Order: sequence, then structure tokens, then C-alpha cells
Amino acid sequence: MSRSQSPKRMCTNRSQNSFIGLVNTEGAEEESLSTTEEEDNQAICNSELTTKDIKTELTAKDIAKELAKDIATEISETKEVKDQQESDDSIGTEVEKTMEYRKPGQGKKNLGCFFVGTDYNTSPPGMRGNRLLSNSEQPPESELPPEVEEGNIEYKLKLVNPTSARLEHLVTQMKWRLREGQGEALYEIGVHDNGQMTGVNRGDMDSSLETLLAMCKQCDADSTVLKECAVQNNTVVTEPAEGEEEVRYVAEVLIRRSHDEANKWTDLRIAMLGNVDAGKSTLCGVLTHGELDNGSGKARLNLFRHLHEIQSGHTSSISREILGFDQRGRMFNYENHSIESILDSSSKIITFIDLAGSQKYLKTTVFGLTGHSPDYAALVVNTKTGLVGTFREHLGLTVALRVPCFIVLTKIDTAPNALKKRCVSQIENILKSPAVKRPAFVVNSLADAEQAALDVLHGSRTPVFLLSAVTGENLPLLQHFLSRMSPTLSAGEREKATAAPPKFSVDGVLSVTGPGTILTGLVTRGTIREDSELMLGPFEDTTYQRVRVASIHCNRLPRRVAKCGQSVSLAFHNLDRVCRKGMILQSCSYECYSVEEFEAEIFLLQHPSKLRIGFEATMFVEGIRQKVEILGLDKNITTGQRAKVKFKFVQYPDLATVGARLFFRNGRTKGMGTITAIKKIQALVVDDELEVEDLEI
Ligand SMILES: Nc1nc2c(ncn2[C@@H]2O[C@H](COP(=O)(O)OP(=O)(O)OP(=O)(O)O)[C@@H](O)[C@H]2O)c(=O)[nH]1
Ligand SMILES: [Mg+2]
Repeated sequence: MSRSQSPKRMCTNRSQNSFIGLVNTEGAEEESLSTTEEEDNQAICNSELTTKDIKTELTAKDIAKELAKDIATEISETKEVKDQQESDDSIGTEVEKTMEYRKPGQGKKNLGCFFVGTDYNTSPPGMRGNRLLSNSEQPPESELPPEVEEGNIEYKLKLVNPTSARLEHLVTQMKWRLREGQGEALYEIGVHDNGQMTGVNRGDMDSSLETLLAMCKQCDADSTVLKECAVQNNTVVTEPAEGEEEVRYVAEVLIRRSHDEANKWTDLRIAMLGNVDAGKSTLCGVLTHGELDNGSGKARLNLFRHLHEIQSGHTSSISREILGFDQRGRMFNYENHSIESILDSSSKIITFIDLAGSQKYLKTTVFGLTGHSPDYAALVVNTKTGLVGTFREHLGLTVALRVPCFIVLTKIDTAPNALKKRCVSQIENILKSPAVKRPAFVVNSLADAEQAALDVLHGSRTPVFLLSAVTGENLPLLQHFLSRMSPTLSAGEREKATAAPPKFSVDGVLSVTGPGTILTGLVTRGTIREDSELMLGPFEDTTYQRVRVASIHCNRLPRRVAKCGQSVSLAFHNLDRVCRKGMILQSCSYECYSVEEFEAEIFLLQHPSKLRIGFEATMFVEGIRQKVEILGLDKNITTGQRAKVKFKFVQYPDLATVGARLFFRNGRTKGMGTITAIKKIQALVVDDELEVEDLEI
């Protein structure tokens, strides 16, 4: 499609995309079915197969076989499930412990600690133990410890009517202090650098606070006076004595970066998929750290979370890194920027979700796709080896879950021309197959890259990049493409979602000393603020708990608000129950319920025999990953066939929504589909206690 022919850029979402499921040759997965597809569905419901149905069933079977070709060597079902459960369980624990957080001071990044409200026991080293006026009921009587250059505490005797040059200097200093405190700083007014608290008179104090406000404005920060004390004879007094020296004042002011402006960034999440050793982590590392790879695994080291990953060279957990672009398409990464300056300078933030290529970690990878709600997926292929290993399975997943994808053929520095051609032709064939129906579009120029960003959004073609993370060949094409990519939600849909009451889906649970339980996840609707009162649930006993948000961190920096579409971490004032991935946190105005049983229209991608009642599999739907059992089937089906199935969550009632896309697997068995009905267990809130009652919908 030429540029002039390209469809007008318009509101597009996954359901509108013709980015159809693997079975869409049959039309079962399309939301608006064509006449032929309706007939097809009808025939299935009536269990009467027409010639056309048989034909389409066969097509689907072939596709399923094609997609399953490379996993035929899988180890036996039982062993694999056991292995995966073990590996996933251990990974889960490790991920939960380490996700999103690294040790302060590690690398160039300023990462790490949580502040909960104004509890500074958990603050970075610069702040700890150095809290001044308001850290106890009894502030120090006459002096504070001397000011230190590092850290986020600044002493100022007074800030009265500064000249513009002086104000500029003060603003620079405040930005530095804020950076030191990861977005928070303390100003002690009326205090000398050596800590002596002489105080200032009322007029100078008011004027100093005004200057602080002006400085805050320029730093995009808010100020709060935490404590003000009276000082007489250089001593803090609770009751100023009459007739003594003039009363002077000292104050402690908390400065916090707001980062609150609406839609400051466009957030995009890209999941990295592809076979083991394809070069996913390397590509993420090169893009986000601006340093080419050496061909022996140097660039991927920035992405690894665990020692065993460094030792084995394989990703086993989900890690995230960010890359920023400003409105002019200039790129901001860790090469020359701190995380804060990337966020300051960028208008678009791309978060790469690096996933594991190994079959052993497939559960974690599928969860990365379902629970982390990526906007796009990048399927990375080693040009030299072509479409081997888990590639087809990962492509199948993006199609099944309707995640628009693009292809990156890496390592072209090591592949002779013949192999490059072979790989491109393999890709072209699989992308134009009826299962995918998104022809390849090889990107050769910046203009192509621009067009490719539109094509992937509309779902008309699949962009294909050929590049090397070692020589950097064609890397600018991919960077240009990334700078032009748009969110899959249209502006209207986004506005609607932003205006709705808040909802947050939990994709990770951390336990941190001090703040306690931290929930990470995506704000799917509305805006969450500090101190927001929300309902968290369902817990395993189907109850919901009312919780109050203590602090919000986004991209490892403190925030006051988190808006729809942002991935954030939340700490709470009153959360001491065991939480799990897949829970939701929502406004009290939403219904609180859990789901015990649900119905879905499924398509069986692969199964060794007939699918029967009683079969168990791991279900991935939205943020949920739980074992389900088949309670009912409208007919017994085999590979490449569809059925209406009734499922039951095996461990505990969980969440499911009508219309949600699902994927299930057990060993070699794989299937996908859409939820069509749910049986709810309603949870009523009575103060903080909940009453549970059964309601059938
Ligand atoms: N020569 C060359 N080597 C590359 C290129 N990209 C990656 N590599 C190397 O390929 C190896 C595997 O790269 P990774 O990034 O770990 O692969 P991965 O896809 O993340 O693998 P898993 O995490 O196991 O799924 C590393 O040794 C990289 O240095 C490239 O463009 N050229
Ligand atoms: Mg990797």
C-alpha cells in the first residue's frame, strides 16, 4: 500500500482491527461476523456440519498444525506442566521480590525506594536519620546537624526577594535536591548551613515561603509546610516568653515533584517476543541504553534481574525498560540521561516488556502478554536460524490475544544474503497465511518506517525490520518507527476511560520493608490519587477490602496521581492481607464480585485427542492465571474445532469479564477464545466487613 493510499488515521482498537484470531478463517473470533461467518457459527451451534464448515474446519486444522509444528518435540505433558509450575513458581517469587526495583545507586539510574506518606524511615540514604524539625514530637532545641552536600535536604536562612539570577540559581539547586530525593526534597528555612537555628522574623519567613513557591513552580513541584517552630534566643520554644527577644521562626517544607499534568506522556507498552537467543533482551538493552552490543551478550546485562539469568544468558522473568521521545522525535535513553531527565524531556514513553523465549518459561511469557496489557508486540527473529523454536507459538499468541505486532530480524551482521532472503521469505509466507492475514512490509527507509507505524496501527500490514544490534545497521529505522507509533486506543476512547471512576489491575505483588505490600499494575480506567479510597479484591475468600493509597510511583519516581494507561506501583496505609496477581483495585462505585464459573466460545488450537468434560488447563485471561476445569461442552471437539465451553476456576473464584480474550494450555493442549457469560459471586461491603452472597447472572 502506498502512502497516499493509506487509510486515514483513525480511531482504532483491537476489536476494530482486522487483526483476527488464528481461527478467523472461520470467523468465529471476529466480533462482527460476516454473513458467511454467521452461517458458519449457526451450523456449529446446531452441530450440523455443512460442506463449507468442513472446508473451514480443515483450514483451521491445517493452521493449527502449522503453528504447532515446532512444538511437536515438547516433553511429555505431565513432566512439562510440573517443570513449568516449578519454574514459574520460583520465578514468580523472584519477580515479585525484585520487579521494578533495583538497589539505590545501582548503575546510572536513580532507582528504588518508596516513601509512604511522610514516613522517611524508608527513604533513600540521603534522607534517612536526618529528618529535622518534624521527625519527632520534640524538635531539636537549638541546632540541627550541619547541612550535607549530597542528599535532598537544603538549609536556607532566608529566601527574601531574590534577584532573577539568584532565583535561577535557587531553582537549579532545588532541581538537584529533588533529583537526589527521587522527586522529594526538604527545605529547612531559618537555619544556617552549620545547622544553627537562628530563625527569621515573621515577614522574612512569609517572604521566604513565597520564594519557595515560585521556585517550586519552575521545578514543577508542590510545597507543603510540615512544621513551623518559634525560636527565641536561638532556642526552639513551645511558648514564646513575653518581654524576651523578638520571636523568630524556623520551618520545614516538603517539596515534591508533581508530575501530575494530564497526559504529559503518551505511554506505550511493547512486549518483546521470539525464540530463545533471538536477541530480544539485547535489542531492548541497545535501544534503552544507547550502546551497541558486542555479540557476546553485553547489552542484555542491563535487563537481567537475577544471577541465574546472567549466568545462563537467558531471560526467565519479566523486566521493563523505558525509552523516551520528544515531540520532534528526538530519542532519550540512559546513554546520557537519568530516568528523571528522560521523563522530563519526553512526550512519549515506550516501555519494553522483555519476555522469555524459552519454552520452559512460556507461562511467564503468556502472562506478560495477558497480564501486562501491551499495546504492541515485537517478534524478534534470529535471521541466521529463521523461524524456529517458539516463534510460531508466540506469533499465534499475538494473533489469539489480538496484540498488533511487528517483526524484527536481528543479527543480520552474521547472516549471509542467502539466509536473509530465506528468512524474509519465510516471514512473508507465514504473515500472509489465512491464520494471520497481515502481509509483511519490509522497512527499508525512514519514509517506510513512518508508513509502517500507520500500518501496524490499522492492522493492514506487519512491518518487518532487518537490523543488527552489533553494527547498528538499520537501527535508526526501528527508532524512527518507535517514535511514530501511536496508542491503540483512540483519543476518544482514552478520554472516556480517563473520565471513568478509577480501576487498576494488579500484575505484581511486592513485599517491601517499611511500606509493606506494594501492588504493581496498570491503571485501566480513571485516575488514582494519593489518599484515594478504593476497593481491593477479590481475595481468595471472595471478599474485597477497602484500602487507602499511601503513595504512587511511576517509572520509579513518586507521583501524586496515576492516570489511565499508566503502569504504576502503589503502597497502602492499611493493607496486611495476602494479595495476588490478577486482583483489581477499583472505585467504590463499581460492583464488587468474583466469578466462579464462566462460559466461553473457544477454538482448540491443539489437542492430542477429543477435548472432554473434566479436562483441566491453566487459563490466562486479563491478569488472571489460574487452573480451570471444563464443566460442560456443547460437543466434544478436537484440534481445529470450536465449541461452547463451561469452565470453573479450580482454586478459588477469580475475576473474568464478558468479552475478555482468553488463552489456555496444558502441556500440548492449547486453546483460545472469548468469554461469553459469567456466574458472579457478589461481595457486599458493610463498613470494612463484607458479606458474601451468591447471585446468578
Ligand atoms: N552478532 C550479533 N549478535 C547478537 C545480535 N543481537 C543479539 N546478539 C547476541 O545474541 C545472543 C542472545 O541474545 P539475547 O538478547 O540474550 O537473546 P534473547 O532473545 O533475549 O534470549 P532469551 O532471553 O533466552 O529468550 C547474545 O549473545 C547477543 O550478544 C546481533 O544483532 N548481532
Ligand atoms: Mg532475553
